[in-house]
Amino acid sequence: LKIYFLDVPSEQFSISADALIENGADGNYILPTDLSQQERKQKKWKEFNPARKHKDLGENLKTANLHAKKKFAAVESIETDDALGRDALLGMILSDDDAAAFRENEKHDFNVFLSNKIRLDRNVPDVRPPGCAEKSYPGREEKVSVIICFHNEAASALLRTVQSIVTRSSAGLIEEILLIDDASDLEDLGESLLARLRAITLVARVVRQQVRNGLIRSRIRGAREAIGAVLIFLDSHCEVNVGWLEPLLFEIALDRTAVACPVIDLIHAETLEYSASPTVRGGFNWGLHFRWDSLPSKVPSKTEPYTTPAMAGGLFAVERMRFIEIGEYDEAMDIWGGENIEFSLRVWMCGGSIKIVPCSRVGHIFRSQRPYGNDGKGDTQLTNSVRLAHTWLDGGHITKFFDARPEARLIQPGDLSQRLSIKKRLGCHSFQWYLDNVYPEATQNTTFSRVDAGGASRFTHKFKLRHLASEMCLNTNYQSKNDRATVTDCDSKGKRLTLYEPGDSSRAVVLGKKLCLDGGGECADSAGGGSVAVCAAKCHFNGGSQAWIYS
Ligand code: LR7
Ligand code: MN
Repeated sequence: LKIYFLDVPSEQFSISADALIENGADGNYILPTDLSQQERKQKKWKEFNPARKHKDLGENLKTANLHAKKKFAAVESIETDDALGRDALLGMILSDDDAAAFRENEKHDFNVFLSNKIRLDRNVPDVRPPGCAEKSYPGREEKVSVIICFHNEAASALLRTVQSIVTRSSAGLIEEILLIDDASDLEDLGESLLARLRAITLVARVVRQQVRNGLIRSRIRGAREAIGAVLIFLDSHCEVNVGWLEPLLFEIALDRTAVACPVIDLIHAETLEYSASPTVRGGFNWGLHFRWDSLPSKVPSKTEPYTTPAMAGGLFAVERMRFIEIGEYDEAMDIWGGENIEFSLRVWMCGGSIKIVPCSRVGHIFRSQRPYGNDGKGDTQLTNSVRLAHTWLDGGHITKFFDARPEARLIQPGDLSQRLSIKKRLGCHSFQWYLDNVYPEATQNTTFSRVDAGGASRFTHKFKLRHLASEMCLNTNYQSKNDRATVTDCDSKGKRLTLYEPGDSSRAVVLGKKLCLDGGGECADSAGGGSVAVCAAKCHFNGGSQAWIYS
């Protein structure tokens, strides 16, 4: 038996798609466009860009909203408890049938079952630090194109992303919301998606790509379709928070070369709870995997933007012309991975900056793994990283990458001439300059490094722990509690570890079979000689002897 507490669940979309089209907005506003390169060259953007044609509709975000709201008010929500009121919390019990549906979640690696039950326009806690609400952000009149690329995303998560933008963006700031479909084949994302979108807002548009382009080329496509002065990229499973937009736009208005990132809050993959992220900076290890670093010193103000050596990749604002000027993305990068580090280095080395804006918050569903395949393209994070390393890790620093990932030496980067010419045209700084001025912490050693964690998050990701001195990994094949922790060959088929975060920055390390890494009790004492043995023990998730700090 599982009981979840939700923000009023309702089957908002028990209205048929047809009914929505009938009563919905006029015109083919949301167009599935898919133009070939050839067609693209022949046409001028403005001619076929429906957002431009219907500019007046674009202005009318608010009315569109009301329209959608009225419609849903007529739909009876399930199990509404009058005593609690419409916006109150409501308990829901999962039956056996529900449990079967629950297993569907494996397809998406997060709780879609729950996502489908939660209102699209649920409230999220305003987790901005005190002082943000009082700040004013004058002089930001530029309009935004929000670009969301998706491949087989759960429809409810995608729609909730859009709904949150509509609900929590000041009217008049959003030019358009571009959904770039990266060759999805789920039925929910087909025709019916258009009707459901139209019920939320008229400024959303879906661009269909029949061929899988990967998220990097899909973003380039989105940027080229966009007409807003500022681009904001989001993953397809986000919820923007109160007042998210102005602080981002303000940073860009101050300095057009700045790239502004919101704080990426956590939406729990299983409970879909929204909670605040700690204040951290982005960086990477020599394997060129993104990582979170702690801030080197106390930040002077909790509300002021601060610089970050790298960004996670998915959520950021950039002036559209600036994005083009500095070379969009590397079109030869496939599917997933590496583009975030490439972009971060390029922005910094070529005269710009990256900032994290604490007053701007956007939640993201952190999954333990990616649910989709990569069309047999292998480890694209690795092949993409090879391209970026050959382009940006100049001055001999590429050997650090090769040392961390020896297999990378064997991979040919392919034609880099275009990327290198961008570097030359912009007169970019060297990588040594970047290390000296932006990321001196990059060269610091840590006792344990994360191996092969891919793009997973620091909260629920599966990973291996590698011991630097022995170059072996923490053994995860524990049979029973009190088994002593040992290190073993990193290639062995052992399970990945999971981090579970009970609070603050301490986490439990889950070994599988409900066993956690424990440094207390009888077993701990068994080491003798004043040192502590680390053993497997039944997980209690209460910190204490099972709390670990990831550094
Ligand atoms: O082939 C694909 N085509 C797509 O359109 C594969 C993916 N996608 C879409 C997908 O539907 C999603 O909207 O691309 C987006 C990112 O993919 P995710 O959500 O599966 O990956 P992620 O959240 O682990 O990805 C992080 O790293 C990526 C590296 O390429 C991108 O930069 C993502 O945008 C980035 N996400 C974030 O920064 C959110 C915070 C995560 C952290 C840390
Ligand atoms: Mn994501």
